[in-house]
Amino acid sequence: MPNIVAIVGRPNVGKSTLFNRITETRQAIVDEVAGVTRDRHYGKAEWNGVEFSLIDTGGYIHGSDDVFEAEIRRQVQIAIDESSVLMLVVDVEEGVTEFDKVVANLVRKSKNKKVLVVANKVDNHERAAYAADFYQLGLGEVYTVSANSGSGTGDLMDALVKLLSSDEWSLNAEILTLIAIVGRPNVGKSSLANALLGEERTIVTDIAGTTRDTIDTRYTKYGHDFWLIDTAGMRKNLRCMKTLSFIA
Ligand SMILES: Nc1nc2c(ncn2[C@@H]2O[C@H](COP(=O)(O)OP(=O)(O)O)[C@@H](O)[C@H]2O)c(=O)[nH]1
Ligand SMILES: [Mg+2]
Repeated sequence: MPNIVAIVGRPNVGKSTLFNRITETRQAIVDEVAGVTRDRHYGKAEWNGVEFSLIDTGGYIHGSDDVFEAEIRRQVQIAIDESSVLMLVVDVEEGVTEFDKVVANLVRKSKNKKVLVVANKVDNHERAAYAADFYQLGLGEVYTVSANSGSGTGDLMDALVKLLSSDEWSLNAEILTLIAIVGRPNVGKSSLANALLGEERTIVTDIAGTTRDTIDTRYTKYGHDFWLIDTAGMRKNLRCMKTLSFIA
């Protein structure tokens, strides 16, 4: 399975800030204003020569507590299905909350998924002590970081790449059907991808080049596993052809 890492956690723990830190961009919007954050955001990152795709999850959620929990569950479950490694982000300022436990339970139930618990907002030494609280989630080692300043993220990345295979396309024996959507920018590739997936999984706008990177999605439909590759445009096609010839 290609290296796909999903950042999950309840809202406001600093997932998007961490995403931006790791991808060294400002792609994900760090904001609490309704409607500005999309469901998922995809980026590429690299650490010590190991490349991986990163998914930031969790747009703004509004409504009653029930709606809130259902929406968190839905978004976390999709991220779990799409990724091979999960980073469960929690917030030392708040300590363990009920919603952290909801997310941790979903993560725990996911079979074969590796998990790193990331205690964010550890801006100083005193706060590092509070991180021990998160061992009660029962998901192992707790990595302390400050996504704002970047402190601790080096150790986190070291731990992450140990969990990732260094061969980005090391698909195992159960070869999946690969579908690459290629074509000129703005002809409707992302819309087609979304139609195939049956939901809005990629960012679609009518501004040419909105999909900046290829977006790889693993999904199951009609009882079969597929890899769908939504490319950014012709210049990205080489990579897909390489992938397809590898499979062939
Ligand atoms: N003190 C502190 N605040 C942070 C840190 N990382 C993120 N935040 C703040 O936490 C809030 C939520 O961050 P965001 O990344 O949008 O969280 P998300 O909802 O989990 O994606 C923002 O106000 C961030 O500036 C950190 O390391 N330290
Ligand atoms: Mg966010």
